[in-house]
Formats: sequence, structure tokens, C-alpha cells
Amino acid sequence: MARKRKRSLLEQVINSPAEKEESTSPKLTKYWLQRYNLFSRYDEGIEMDEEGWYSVTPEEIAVKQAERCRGKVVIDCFSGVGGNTIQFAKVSSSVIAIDIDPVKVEMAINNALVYGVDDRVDYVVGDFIHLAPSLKGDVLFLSPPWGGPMYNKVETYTLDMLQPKDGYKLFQIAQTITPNIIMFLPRNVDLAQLEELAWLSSPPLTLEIEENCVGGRIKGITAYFSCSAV
Ligand code: MGP
Ligand code: SAH
Repeated sequence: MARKRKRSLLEQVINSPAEKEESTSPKLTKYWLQRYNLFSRYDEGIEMDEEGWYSVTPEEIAVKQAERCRGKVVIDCFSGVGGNTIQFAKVSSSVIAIDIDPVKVEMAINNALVYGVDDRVDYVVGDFIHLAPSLKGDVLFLSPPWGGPMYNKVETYTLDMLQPKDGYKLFQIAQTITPNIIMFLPRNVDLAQLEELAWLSSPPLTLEIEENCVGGRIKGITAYFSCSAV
């Protein structure tokens, strides 16, 4: 099958490492330098936009998160350019990928095509908050906006800082669909608040916290909530 090969936004302004240093903001250069950690098949036509660069889950982490969803119906509620969606598509029974931004969904479809899993995903352009009452699935994956790359400027990241709704509200909405909820959160997130989410649920949920590293550096925290094992 002929594969679409477009140059990504950043590639269009980067022709050589020297030009890259001059023509891109340092914050995006940092992510571009990690491009093969984000997508091992980056050179095969992966597409990104600015938010995609700083938000995509590194592939090694997405593989681990997906392994917990083997054989399940997964709803990727904030799917972005598809870092998680691709890995869910490889191992789950089916994936519903939702993003409010149609450009992200276009990129996610392209990126799933690069990985040969595009036919295993149902894409929806829409607002997760509004779509929630109509969604059905075994596992809900939440990797919402953290408020941009400045999320780590506070010592402790509290759940009210999550977008588009605070973490308590997002969790409450998620629970109306399934108790099997996975959240990908900042490395400085308040762990006591996550425990609170689990204990305040009725019935209380079990919670497993995973610190996610790439190359020895912590990139984020994954919280696995479940009634029984996910
Ligand atoms: P980072 O801290 O901006 O980068 O994001 P890095 O390379 O760890 O910077 P360093 O200089 O501190 O070492 C780390 C990871 O967090 C990214 O690769 C994304 O997977 C994830 N991430 C970052 N942001 C801002 C978001 C976000 O808004 N939403 C989601 N879902 N993930 C994010
Ligand atoms: N896990 C993704 C990154 C998600 S970044 C990956 O690995 O690629 C968070 C995404 O949430 C952004 O793409 C943003 O467009 C989307 N988003 C923000 N508000 C939303 C909403 N109300 N409903 C659905 N998606 C939303």
C-alpha cells in the first residue's frame, strides 16, 4: 500500500542540526532530539504539531501502558497525535481514540498508518466530556493536557491543574464508564491525591502507581485504578 509521506512541521524548518538550533525554539528542539524515543519509526513519516511534540507519550512508556490493556476495549480519551493509541491498537481488542482537535486526529491517523495499525482504531473528533455518556469500554486511558511544558515549575502538581477539567471531575466522569482507569500524569503529581481518588470511590478502587523512565530520566507517573486487575 502506498504510504503518505509528508514532512512534519518541525522537519519543514529543520534541514540540518545547525539550522535547527537557529530556527526553532529551544523547548521544541529538546523534544525533536528525543524523536526516536517518542516514535521509533519517526523517519517513516510521523507527523507532529507543537502540542504533540511536548505531550506525546514516549513509545517505551506507551508500550508498557498498553500491555496492561491486552485483549480489552480501550478508550483513549485524549489521544493527541497517537503515541498511546498506536500501542493500544497493537495489543487490545479495539481502540476508540478521541481528540477535540481535528488536526491531531488527522496526524494520529497518519501515524497509525506508519505503524500499520490504522484499521484497528475508531477515531472520533470531539470533546471527551460531552461524549462520555455515550462511551462504552473496558479500560479508560486519560492523558489530558497538563497545562503545557511549564507543568514542572511547581514543586507539587495538584489534580486541579489538569485540563480541560480538574482531575477529580475527570475521574468522576471516567468512573461512569468503567472503574478500570489509567491516568498518565506529571512526575511531580501529588500522590496523596491519587490515593484519595481511589479511597473515596465507592466501592474503593485499588491503585498501582508506576514511575515511568526513559534513559534513566523520569518522564511521568502512571496511575492504574481498578476494581479487579485491569
Ligand atoms: P517534559 O518534562 O516537558 O520533557 O515532558 P522532558 O524531556 O522530560 O524534559 P526535562 O528537561 O525535564 O528532562 C515529559 C513527558 O511528559 C513528555 O514526553 C510527555 O510524554 C509528557 N507530557 C508533557 N506534557 C506537558 C504533557 C501534557 O500536557 N499532557 C500529557 N498527556 N503528557 C504530557
Ligand atoms: N497521549 C497522547 C497525548 C495527549 S495530549 C499521545 O501519546 O500522543 C492531550 C490531548 O488532549 C491534546 O491532543 C488535546 O487536543 C486533547 N484535548 C484537550 N481537551 C480535550 C477534550 N475536551 N476532549 C478530547 N481531547 C481533548
